[in-house]
Amino acid sequence: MTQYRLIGGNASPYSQKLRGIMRYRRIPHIWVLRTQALREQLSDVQPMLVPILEYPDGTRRTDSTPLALDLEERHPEARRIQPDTPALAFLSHLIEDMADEWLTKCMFHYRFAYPEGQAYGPHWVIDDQRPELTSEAEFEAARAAFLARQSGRMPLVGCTPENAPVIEASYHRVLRIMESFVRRDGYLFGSRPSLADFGIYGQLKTLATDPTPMAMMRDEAPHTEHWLRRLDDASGVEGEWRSLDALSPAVTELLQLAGDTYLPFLLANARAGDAGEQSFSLELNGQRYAQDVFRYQIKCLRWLQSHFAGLDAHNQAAIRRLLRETGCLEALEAS
Ligand SMILES: N[C@@H](CCC(=O)N[C@@H](CS)C(=O)NCC(=O)O)C(=O)O
Repeated sequence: MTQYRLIGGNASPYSQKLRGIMRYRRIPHIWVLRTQALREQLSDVQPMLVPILEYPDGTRRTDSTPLALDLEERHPEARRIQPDTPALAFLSHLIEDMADEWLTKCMFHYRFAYPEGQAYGPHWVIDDQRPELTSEAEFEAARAAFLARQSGRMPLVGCTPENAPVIEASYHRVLRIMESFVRRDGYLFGSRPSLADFGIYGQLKTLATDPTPMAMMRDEAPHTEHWLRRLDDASGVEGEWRSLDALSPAVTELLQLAGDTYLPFLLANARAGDAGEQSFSLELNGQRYAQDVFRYQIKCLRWLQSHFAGLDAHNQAAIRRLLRETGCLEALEAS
């Protein structure tokens, strides 16, 4: 039988996210580690990111969020990860987007800013990507080259020493929020995992392995580490969605993070991009944050805005107050 092939990396949060989704959804697939050689063979798939999903008909696509949503359409029968209530599906998308675009700064920061991370992360990546390197000297040269390439990208994604306090504060805050609900079969929108859970899972799974954030997680949020291990293969989980009037406090707290940090960042990025500026800076919870405009994240904001605007009046009304009180509404309705 022809089936999906998921081509990705063990150190890549988005690969882990999509694999977690496919396992939970019981969508048969083959997992393939992307090597350097495979990267060259697959260079027609643009942008050259992982994961790549190869469909049973041979089509190949990247970008984990549209891929996860496409799998919802193609396999609508059961075990969907978007809650049935459209208002909840929107909140799940918003939290997932924050995990993908903001929490990933924590992954990048801890992996490439700390000496232990610089030693560990690139070693992990090269071990997986370069099976042909058998001599230690070649391996070390490849590791150093990868570290240099990724370190050079740090300012592009806002992982600078000046932004470190904002980024680290977000990591500790997410750990605190997660630790409040992640007991057996506890997920953000019920006793079954949502797109939001998988977005957070992908980022935290790699943070649970890189040395500095791993030690922090074990110290501050030990239940969360075990939750991540369970979500790695949740094919046996059978659960229910909560209703909108029984929303978990953790959802509200994550929306507060979106409202005071992630959405103001997205909006400042989009406004600077629209004005033709190169970079932007803003104050987040009393701390300065500065970065170059990131084009993809302008699309993320527009996408969230059109998802919210596309909700029917009943669903919009059901979460409008929550979005206002958590500080999310302004950016969602901004032009
Ligand atoms: N928005 C994309 C982002 C994917 C992404 O940034 N992947 C990173 C690794 S986590 C990547 O492929 N970097 C370049 C490389 O590894 O060659 C998604 O959701 O899949």
